[in-house]
Amino acid sequence: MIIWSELNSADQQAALGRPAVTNSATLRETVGNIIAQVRQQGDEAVLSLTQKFDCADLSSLILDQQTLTRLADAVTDEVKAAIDTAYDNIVAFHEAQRPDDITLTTSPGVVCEQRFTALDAVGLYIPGGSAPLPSTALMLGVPAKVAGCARKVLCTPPNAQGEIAPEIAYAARKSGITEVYLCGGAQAIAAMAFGTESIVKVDKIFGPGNSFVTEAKQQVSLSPEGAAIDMPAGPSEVLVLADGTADPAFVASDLLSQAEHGPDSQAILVSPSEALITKTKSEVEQQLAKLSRTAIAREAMKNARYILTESRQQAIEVSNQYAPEHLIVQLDAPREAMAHIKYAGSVFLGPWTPESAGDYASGTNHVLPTYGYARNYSSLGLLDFMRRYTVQEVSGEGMRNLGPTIITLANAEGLDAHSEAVALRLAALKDNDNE
Ligand code: HSO
Ligand code: ZN
Repeated sequence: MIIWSELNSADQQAALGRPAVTNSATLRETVGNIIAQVRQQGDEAVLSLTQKFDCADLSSLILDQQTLTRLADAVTDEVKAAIDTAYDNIVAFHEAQRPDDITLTTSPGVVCEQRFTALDAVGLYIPGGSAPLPSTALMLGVPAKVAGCARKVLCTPPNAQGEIAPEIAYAARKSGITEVYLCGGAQAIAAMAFGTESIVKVDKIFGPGNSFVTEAKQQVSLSPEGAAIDMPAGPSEVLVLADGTADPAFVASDLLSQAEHGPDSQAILVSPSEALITKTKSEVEQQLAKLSRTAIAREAMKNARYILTESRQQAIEVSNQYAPEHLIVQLDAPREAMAHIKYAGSVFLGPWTPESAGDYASGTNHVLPTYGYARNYSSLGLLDFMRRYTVQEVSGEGMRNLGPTIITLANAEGLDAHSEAVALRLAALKDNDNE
């Protein structure tokens, strides 16, 4: 247990340190080579890398509609119903995010508009690995559908039989995704960003992934011919703020929900109650033993931190300093605490709101800024699948009014053509008046 007020500020910073993300030169080079290979050889490169990394010997990257339907239909009725419920809530919450266009007359005769439009083609990456996540297919597919993106491309690594998890197929079909490709890793990101014979290039790539995927997303986003990306990513994390009123079993289960994602997951409990910390630790031990992914969760919990603060306010300050991806508030009167919370990707208030609610089914998006990016990045939402642009129209009257201001500013910047563009029009307006 860490006693916060006994640490100096350097030690406090260290106590909230995140594991170094290994953006090593080797990783950069390996990913750079994969991208170059895919750009040069297209499908052939992706197919051979898929054989190498996913052990799937495919003749095509395309998951045909017939197979997609067969896989989706194979999902049990119970799971289908659960996906349907989650889908409805995610649709409702993202539908509610639809922005209104703005039309404003800023000064007489000067009309400015802000409009929103869906991105044309989006690439959705769903990782494979130890636990394929159909929930992530919903979190990316639904806002793309609600936004009205014309092309929704999904890439996910196939199993050795060349197929994908039936639940991902069902979630994809539900979200109106018709293009599913059997590839993963940096090669999938490169294929979506630059295009191959089978995969037509997309405009923006979304979704979580391992260090290769993350590095590939970064690299393709730097290339003018590449694609934009949703947000930078690091290992997933949770910070729980809890006081003596919290149920230690609930707190432990929330820490472990994060821990079971991967050995590099971060779980932090910050509490003004020593008794709560002690009880939570023993709950963690008991619950850990019962998990199917015990080894992964145990590994992650080695890096768990239990921080004792002097007060509830100090606990909130610690959370603000960390800027967690997920913030769970199991404090008495959590809504009051909210007033002091500054940075978090997503906040879960009160004893009945586990992270799992937002991970799966409440309606909020589970793609969130990690690694302290909650300070300056937002949780994924409908707007990320849209583009914002402006329109303006100045009438003769507007030009007469605003023209002199523009000329003065253009002259102040020494940009004569700018000034002339206005002066010519003002002169023409004057001629018109005299006629
Ligand atoms: N907690 C993960 C999302 C997830 N959890 C998917 C379960 N399935 C990252 O926010
Ligand atoms: Zn989760």
